[in-house]
Amino acid sequence: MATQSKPIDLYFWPTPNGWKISIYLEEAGVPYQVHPVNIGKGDQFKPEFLAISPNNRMPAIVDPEGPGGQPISIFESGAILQYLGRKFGALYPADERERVDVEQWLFWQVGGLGPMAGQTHHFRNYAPEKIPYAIDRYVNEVHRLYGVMNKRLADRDYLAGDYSIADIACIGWAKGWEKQGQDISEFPNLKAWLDRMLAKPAVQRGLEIGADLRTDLATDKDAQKVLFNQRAR
Ligand SMILES: N[C@@H](CCC(=O)N[C@@H](CS)C(=O)NCC(=O)O)C(=O)O
Repeated sequence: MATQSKPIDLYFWPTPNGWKISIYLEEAGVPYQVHPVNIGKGDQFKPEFLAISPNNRMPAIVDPEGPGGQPISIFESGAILQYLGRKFGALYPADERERVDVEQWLFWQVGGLGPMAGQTHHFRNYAPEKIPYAIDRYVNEVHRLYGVMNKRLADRDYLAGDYSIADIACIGWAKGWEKQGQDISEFPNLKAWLDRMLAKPAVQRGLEIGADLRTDLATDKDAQKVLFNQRAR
């Protein structure tokens, strides 16, 4: 298990993707410094941030004590979780079979639950016109994904072996089930997992980071202009 003398720089805004990293760092007890990236005001397009995260999305980190003792910057929440998990040996098993199990569910979140829940939020809560086809498409897909999670959790407490980065990746999205038009009582195993996750002090601390910065995107027209309908620059 690596030790960290200089804090990890966390480029962050309090959203489900940002929380993945604040929760992990809280769980692993790693020192870190939060650098708010106000995505509603366009901080993600600043050249200094794009140098770290060329996709103009947070989270991103800079580890001043990266491989070979040299700094390393990383974007994409899944890649960050894997890096931190390898470095600190917490919540990411070293055994290959166990690790692959975690990775399946990590990528299931990054490629499935996150984007689909994100589109659901968009079309249900933010889109200027309510398009029933789009709303139904994404609400149904999230419903399907929650069903997959619910079945997976029927005979286990966590998605892949012990509590892992796969669970951390999912919590910020799954706790927003109401905004995704879902009824959690249809998914009792998922509900039990949610309660288990939300009872963890480090999860609670991670979710509290930057809580005072959060605004309501549904009413923040300026932020909507920055965030919606981006094209190549
Ligand atoms: N695949 C990325 C997604 C990150 C992402 O979508 N971040 C959003 C906030 S949740 C963001 O930074 N948005 C800024 C923008 O849309 O310009 C990851 O997992 O890190």
